[in-house]
Amino acid sequence: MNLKAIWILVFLLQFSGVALSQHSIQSLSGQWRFSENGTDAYFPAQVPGNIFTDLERNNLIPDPFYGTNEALVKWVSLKNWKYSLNFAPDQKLLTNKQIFLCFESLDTRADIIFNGDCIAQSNNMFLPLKLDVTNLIRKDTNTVEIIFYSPVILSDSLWENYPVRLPDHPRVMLRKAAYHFGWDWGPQLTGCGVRKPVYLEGILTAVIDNIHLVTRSVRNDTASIDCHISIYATHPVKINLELNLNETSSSPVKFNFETEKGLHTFTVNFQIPDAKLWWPNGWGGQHLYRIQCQISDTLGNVLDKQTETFGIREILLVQNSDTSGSSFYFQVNGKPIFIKGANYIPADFFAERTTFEKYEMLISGAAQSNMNMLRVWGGGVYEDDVFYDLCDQYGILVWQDFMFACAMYPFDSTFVESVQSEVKEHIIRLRNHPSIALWCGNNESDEGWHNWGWQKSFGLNRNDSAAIYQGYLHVFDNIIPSLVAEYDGTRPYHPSSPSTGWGRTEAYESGDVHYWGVWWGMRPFETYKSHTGRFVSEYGFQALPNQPTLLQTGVSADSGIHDAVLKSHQKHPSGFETISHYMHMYAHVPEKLTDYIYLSQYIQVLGLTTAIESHRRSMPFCMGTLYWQLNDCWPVVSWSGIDYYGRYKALQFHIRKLFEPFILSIVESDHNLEFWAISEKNQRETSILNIQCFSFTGQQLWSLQYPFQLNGVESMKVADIKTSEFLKHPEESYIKAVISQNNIILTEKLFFPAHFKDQKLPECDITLQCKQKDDSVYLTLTAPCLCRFVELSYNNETDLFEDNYFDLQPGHPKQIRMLNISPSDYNYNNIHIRSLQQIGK
Ligand code: BMA
Repeated sequence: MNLKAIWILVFLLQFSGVALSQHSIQSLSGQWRFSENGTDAYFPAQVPGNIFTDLERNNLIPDPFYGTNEALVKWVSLKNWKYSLNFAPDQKLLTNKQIFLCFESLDTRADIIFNGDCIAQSNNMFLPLKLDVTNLIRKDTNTVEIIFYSPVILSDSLWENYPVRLPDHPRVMLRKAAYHFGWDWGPQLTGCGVRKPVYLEGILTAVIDNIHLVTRSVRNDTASIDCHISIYATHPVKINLELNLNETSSSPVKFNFETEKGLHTFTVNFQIPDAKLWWPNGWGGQHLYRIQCQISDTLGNVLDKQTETFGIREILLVQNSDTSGSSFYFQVNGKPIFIKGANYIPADFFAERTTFEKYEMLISGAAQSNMNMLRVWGGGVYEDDVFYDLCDQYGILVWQDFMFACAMYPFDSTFVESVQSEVKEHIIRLRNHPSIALWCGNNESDEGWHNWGWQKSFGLNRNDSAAIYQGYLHVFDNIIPSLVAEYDGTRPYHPSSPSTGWGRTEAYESGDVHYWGVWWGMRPFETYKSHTGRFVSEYGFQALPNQPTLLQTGVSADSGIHDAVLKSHQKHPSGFETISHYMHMYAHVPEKLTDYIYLSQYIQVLGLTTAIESHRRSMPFCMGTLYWQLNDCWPVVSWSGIDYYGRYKALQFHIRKLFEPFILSIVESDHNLEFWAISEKNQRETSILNIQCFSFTGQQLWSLQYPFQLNGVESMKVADIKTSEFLKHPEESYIKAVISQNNIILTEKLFFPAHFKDQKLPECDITLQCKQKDDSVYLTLTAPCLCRFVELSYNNETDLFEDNYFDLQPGHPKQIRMLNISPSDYNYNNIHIRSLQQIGK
């Protein structure tokens, strides 16, 4: 061999080593151009993004969230828009055997034109597209153009022309997020766009397509795990595979095999001794394992490398018949878990611009509020990976709806095939997350079909009705559960939430229920007590967001609720009317906007306290409570506890206390006052319940003591007293109950036998003292009489305190630490305090 030949060989080996290491990805996200299709005016576009944010960035429309701008930008939905990009491929990428153009999400109906030819159509924003462009890609400049069709015009015409009229809206015709067409907490900004990353993927020999980890069993602390690895090869090839598990002393698993062209799955079983389990928040740690998989060719060139995270836990949804109907509870690692949480909607109307910080604020906030589950609601989007990563990390179980809500969907084969691909895609994407607890077919489609009078309002005859419902059953009772079984097989499937509509008695005997008798049904909060159900997956009450959020949105400071901007940010058909109706019932309806904000938040807390305590008292009959809704997608009056800008309403401060593992609940029932201890901990010691009654000026009227023994995880009525005997002046007194063990207070609770409306609360000034300790400001509040629902604000912000919206008892100073304000920045004059009795009637 001469010298030259050796050099070439070395070069080839080196070259192939470089080209073969990993499979190549070239990002095509970033700056694109857009235009109204058919015009020549091009503007810079941001990918990922959408048409509204691109138009706004170019000053072609105002901020759609501000003022009444939403109405001004409606025209955007009626146009077709073109997005385009010229790019030169990386030369390294061109050396691959196969090259794909990949779109993670195109929203929605679009033609994809590559170098002048239409190569595909997109029709499902939930389904990534992977287009083989190996023979189309040019060495120098390439052009991608995407023409998006108006979702409004298109869905209208598809709906009109469908053989049957599908309830309840043309939006069902497109696989596009339902809330994009407007919702009772969201704007109607029905846009389009390249919502997620775009890239080129080059494959030379073989890549790891997927890693799926399944816990087979955990016996004597040893977990047996099946690792299914799918490899995609461009041609038959011999492969060395290496698997490495973090933090165990075990050496890597290695083996060789030969794969055919195409996609093939191999299974490796391994054992993890001393396995650490993953638990929901409040029940144990959230241990996560990482496994690294690497494939190389026989020369040792690394072809691809991937890391997957997984947790070891078993989850069951137990639905056993009992004397009342049937149970509906989650059992994790053998323990029945009472579920405490909320429903989650996209954290931004333009979901793709949700930042990591916002996800983390919401999910860590849920964990700090003692939640253990969020429900990803079916009218939104399948969330980004980071959402589920954070849920894994914080111990938040995820009730995952598939993206169908409040409607009946097309059932022709093209539509159903698209649904099938979408469902498969997201099961595969999410199945390694220990947080995923349940796959749920849809939100309220079954309830709507049976209870909302669609057959009549949409004029459906018997044949059409039968066809629509058959189509529904085919997808939700047949296709989706089969996909869940095939591609996951470790989690339960629930066809529709709720199981039964809240107007039927079965709703309170079996399955899950959305209890909307309060709010939609205008029934008093007291009805929560008799309508608990087995698992309450929705219920809620609206409150206005705090003033800074409204001012940021263009609502004028001195307006009332009739302000035009405020009205355009209230989407529920009877929103303010309903809030005022309940204010009337329990308080009064104030004139000034700041008072209305504050009282609406008081009423929201009152309602949800009644609901949550009822659900928790009913344990184990009821085993879950998910209120509607955790968060907002724009600044709006809604059922949320956290607003669009992340500001907490009073509710969110109360949720943390209502969801504590051990609480006291006091309730009036049949002329008795009942005292309940509700424990999620295995407490078995003797405890003391101490009950005291006070006048509003702090004079003790009577006291009672009850020793009792908790028997573990349970809800237990510890005492009841006759109201006629003990509550002689309900409008002038309050009750304080405390549970302690060996003189250590475990939990305490104040109870007001009369509603605020009837209470004779004295006028009362709160004294404020502040002191500096370490790097924090501490406030001490003192009052000579009872002050209810005390709100602290600093420069109008109410989130800067470790507690807020609390009751201040006479003669019981309360110390509060301020958050995010250093002693050097603190100014006494910026603090403002108010309590219920100051709100003008
Ligand atoms: C529930 C949800 C949403 C709605 C909410 C409040 O039923 O499923 O459809 O936003 O009610 O009305």
